[in-house]
Amino acid sequence: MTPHQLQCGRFTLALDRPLIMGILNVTPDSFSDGGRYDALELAVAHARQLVGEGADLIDIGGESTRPGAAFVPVEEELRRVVPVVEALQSLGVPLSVDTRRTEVMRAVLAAGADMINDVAALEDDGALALLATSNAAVCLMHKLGEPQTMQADPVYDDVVLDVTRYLAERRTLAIDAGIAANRIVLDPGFGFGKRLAHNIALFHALPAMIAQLESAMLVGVSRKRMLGELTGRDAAIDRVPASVASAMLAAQAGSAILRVHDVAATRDALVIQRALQSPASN
Ligand code: HH2
Repeated sequence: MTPHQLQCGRFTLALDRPLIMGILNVTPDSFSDGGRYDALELAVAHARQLVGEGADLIDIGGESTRPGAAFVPVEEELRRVVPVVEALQSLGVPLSVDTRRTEVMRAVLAAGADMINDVAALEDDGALALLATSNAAVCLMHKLGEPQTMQADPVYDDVVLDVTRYLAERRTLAIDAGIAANRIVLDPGFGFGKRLAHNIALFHALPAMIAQLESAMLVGVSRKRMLGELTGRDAAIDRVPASVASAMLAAQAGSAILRVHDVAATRDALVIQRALQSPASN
């Protein structure tokens, strides 16, 4: 059975409705809003705005992992994210940090982060052991390859089986390391070494994966290329309606957390879904 609550650092989050994770990029090169929030003041203002719009958590990222993204030295990632975590301590919602590096995890946990969102599923040396000593939530995501090259030629035997098996293995390793099941969130990693057909197969499989993996599932499709491929919209900013539609479908499929750029629009869609969806269709 999937957990009813998520232990998330200072917070215990009820999972009785899909939660909205608002994306706060503090990178100069993130694909959709890169460069706009790199100054601390702007980051704080944007985080407040996201919470005002209905964000249940904030995900702070200092390293873009978009296909082809440039390498960021660890000192630079620390310089970008640690001051933001410190400055947002009184925001009132959990602060997640999107990082793959144990060194960054250690620093942001010390600075008060409530969750580590890792696109490398705590594969960096020492990451599992570090998280075991904390009370933070973790998001373990699947990716195939490295962001620089992952879209070159992703190949799977069976994408749903491969991703499900990987997430189950990482979850077991995390639990064995001492991270309680009610702190673990899993994520199929849409767009991370996946062609459109892979992404679609994984999206279709969400209810089955959630049932099988017995963990809260996070879905991040906001403004992604797969939506551009389906709609013909090249610019990320033109993919907002497609993002909202897919967030609603992810919610309907049983996802616990929706990682989105467009918090207000997503929130409204979820409110309408909850109010107007016939109970018979659930
Ligand atoms: N996608 C991105 C980054 N982090 N984390 C999780 N758990 N799931 C995702 O799907 C996911 C993620 C996308 O990469 P980035 O280039 O950083 O873009 P943005 O943060 O604007 O979405």
